[in-house]
This record gives sequence, C-alpha cells and structure tokens, in this order.
Amino acid sequence: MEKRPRCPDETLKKLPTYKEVREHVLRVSEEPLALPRSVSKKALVKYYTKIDKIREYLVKNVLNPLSALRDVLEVSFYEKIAANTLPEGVSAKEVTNKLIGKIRIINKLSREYRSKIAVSFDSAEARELYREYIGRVLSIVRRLSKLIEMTNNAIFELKRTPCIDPSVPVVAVAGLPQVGKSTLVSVLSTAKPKSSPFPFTTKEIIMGHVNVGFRRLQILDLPGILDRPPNDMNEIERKALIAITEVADLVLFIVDPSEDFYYGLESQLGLLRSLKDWVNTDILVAINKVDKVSMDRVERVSRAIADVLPNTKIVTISALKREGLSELMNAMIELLNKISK
Ligand SMILES: Nc1nc2c(ncn2[C@@H]2O[C@H](COP(=O)(O)OP(=O)(O)O)[C@@H](O)[C@H]2O)c(=O)[nH]1
Ligand SMILES: [Mg+2]
Repeated sequence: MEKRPRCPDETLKKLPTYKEVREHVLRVSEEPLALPRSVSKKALVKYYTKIDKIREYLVKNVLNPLSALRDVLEVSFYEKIAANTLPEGVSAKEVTNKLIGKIRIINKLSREYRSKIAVSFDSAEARELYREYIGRVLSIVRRLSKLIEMTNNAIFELKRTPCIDPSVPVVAVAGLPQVGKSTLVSVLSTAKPKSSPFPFTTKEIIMGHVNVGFRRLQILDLPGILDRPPNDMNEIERKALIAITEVADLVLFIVDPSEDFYYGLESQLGLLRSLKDWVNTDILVAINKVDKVSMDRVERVSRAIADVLPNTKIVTISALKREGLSELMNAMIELLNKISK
C-alpha cells in the first residue's frame, strides 16, 4: 500500500471559540429532549444525555482536530510553519498538548457528573449538578480562549500550506520579489500562481508538479525574500525561508539582471551569499528576463554570481518568452539525480 504523506487535510479544522462553545452548550441545555415513555427517572436521564451531547461535541470539534494537528506537527516543516504564526518562543506542540490535556479533563468531568446525576436524589438535585457541570466546563474553555485563538491562527496557516510528498524531489524557487518566480513556476508546472508587476503578490507557498521523462518533481513557488537577516524578516518572508530550509532538495535561485531592477543586483548577490550558508542543498541559479537585457549585461551578472558561488551552475532564461527552459530542466534533473529520491 502506498503510504500517504502526513499533511494538513480535511481532518484539520478550525477550533470553535469560547463564544461558539458557550452558544452550543446553551442550545443543548435549552433544547427539549423527547425521551421514550418507558424511561423512568426522566429528569435524570435528560441531564446526563445533555452531558453526553456536550462531550461528543467537544470530542468531534475540538479533540479530533487537535489530534490531527498533533499528527501534522510531527513533520518538522509543518511544525515550523505553525510556529511562524505564534508569538516568539511559543511551541505549537506544547500549545496543542496543553489543549488536549484540558479537553481530557472535561471528558473526566463529564463522566463524574454523569455518575453523580445517575444517583441523584431528585430532579432538582440533578439540575443543580448539571448547572455545576456546565459552569465548570465553560470556565475551563474560557480560560483557554487565548490558546484556542493562537491554535486557530496556526491551523489557518497550515491549511493554506500544500501537502508535500516527502518521497518526491522538491525544487524551491527563491529570489527577491519581482524576479519572475511565479511566472516561471506557472510555465513549468501544473500550478498557476499569480504573477504581477507589484512586489509581494505571492504570499503563500504554492506547489506545482512537473513531469520530465519518468521523473516527477514538486516545484514550490515562494514569496520573495529581501536581503536581510531572518530576525528582521516578516512572517511571509520567513515562510519562504522555512520551505527552503525544511523541504527543498534543490534551490532554484532566480536573478533579475535588469539594470533598472528595483532591488538592484547587489541585494540579489547578498541574498545568494546568505542562502549559501542557510541551505545544505545545491543552489542552481537562473538569470531570468534575458529578453530585456544585453548579452553583455548577462555576462557581467553571470560573473558576479560566480564570484559569490564559484562552483554553481548558471543558466539563462526568459520565463516570459519561454526561452532556455529545457536547459534549465536538464540542469535541475542533473542536480536532483545526485539525491536518492
Ligand atoms: N521581460 C520579462 N519580464 C518577466 C519575465 N519573467 C517575469 N517577468 C515579469 O516580471 C514581473 C514579476 O513577475 P512575477 O512572476 O510575479 O515575479 P515574482 O515576484 O518573482 O513571483 C511581472 O510583471 C512579469 O511579467 C521575463 O522572462 N521577461
Ligand atoms: Mg510571485
């Protein structure tokens, strides 16, 4: 049987907020319960049936999604993507485990109150116990509001992150904003990311597939990264960096050689220099947009890149005009053949 990669899928759902839990609990408390005539001690049965409903709701809507989350967080890539949405120093796994622990406490309370109600003296006592139960459950959930909110931010982000198959090679397309990453990914792969003349159009990690001969690749279109230390990067840039360092088997670094390129050549060389230290994979460099610059300029840019990465392979392409793409693919395959996937 083929092993399914561990991914953020439909079992990973947003958790209900305190307000939503409270509304649900109140609805259950108020709704009339039709019990069969044969049931004796109707009032008692009524209250512990309501307890069962509340417990089932919390298992289905809170505990199950949290178990799915805990599973996904076992993959270091997703764990870092989740952590990227959390305040500094907060661990996604710790938050998840804490919430799971609290829901287990509620489950235990549910069992306790169910037994107490089952042996209660009369319906007034049963109602009192039920009220006490509701009060305790809601007070636990209310105190978890902040953690639920943080977890929902992480879940929201994870659900927008593609399912990456660890058995298929991954090429991460990196570079400054506006160099043509999205244009290239859309001409090479099944993914059709938006490209535009405005920086920071790409805010998500987008995955496309490429078939070359018998080879299948996953190619990631990433948000642009500026040439600055990771601590100064914003959440979106850091997301790109996480993909590069956690899942890439090859980094394809795109350079815009244009003289009038907004961020200039120096900052592209600066980022390339940093990437060299941040990644363990090969870096393949593609000088893009050769349709709009002179050969002389391409050669000069090429030499500057070789100064930063002396042994790296450099190809020249135009993503827009679809030039140089087969040379690029060949260079990618050659580098990926070195790894065992
Ligand atoms: N002349 C030219 N323009 C390109 C080429 N590739 C991309 N562009 C343009 O560069 C701009 C930024 O492209 P985009 O793919 O969004 O860049 P990204 O920010 O790196 O994803 C868009 O206006 C593209 O049309 C190319 O090969 N030649
Ligand atoms: Mg883009």
